[in-house]
Amino acid sequence: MTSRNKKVITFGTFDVFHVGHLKILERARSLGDRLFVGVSTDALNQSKKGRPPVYRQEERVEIIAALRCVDEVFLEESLELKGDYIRQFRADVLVMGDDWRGRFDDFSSLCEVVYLPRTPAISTTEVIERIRY
Ligand code: C2G
Repeated sequence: MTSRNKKVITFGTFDVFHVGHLKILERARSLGDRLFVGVSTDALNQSKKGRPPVYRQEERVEIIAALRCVDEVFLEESLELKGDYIRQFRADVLVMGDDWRGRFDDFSSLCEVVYLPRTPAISTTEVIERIRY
C-alpha cells in the first residue's frame, strides 16, 4: 500500500462545533490521505449523553462535510457498528480522542487504533454553559 491510499476513520457527535473538534479532525486527516467521519445520529447522542443534541444530525453532517480536512461523512447509527464501518470504508486507522482511550482496542485486529489527546479547556457542554450564564 502506498501512503497515498491510507484511509483514516473517526467518529463523534460534533454538536455545537468548536475548535477542539476541528483540531482532532485535522490531526486525524494528517495521519493519512483520506478522512471518513461518522457523525452520531440524534438517537445515538440521546442514548450516549441522555439529552438531545443542540444541532440536528443533518446540520452536524453539513458542517463536517464542509471542512477541507474531511473527505466523506456518514451517520453513525450505533456504537456497536464501528467494526462494520471500519470494514465498509476499508479504514487503515481508527482515530478517537483520548477520552475514549482503551474503549476501541478490540478493533486493532481490523486497523491501527490511535487515541489523540483532547484539546484542553473546551467542550460542547462548556460552550453551552458559557452561553447560558
Ligand atoms: N474532542 C477533542 N477535544 C475536545 C473535545 C472533543 O479532541 N476539547 C474530540 C473527542 O475526543 C472526539 C471528537 O472530538 O474524538 C468528537 O467529540 P464528541 O462530539 O464529544 O464525540 P462523542 O460524543 O464522544 O462521540 O463512536 C464514538 C462517539 O461517536 C464519539
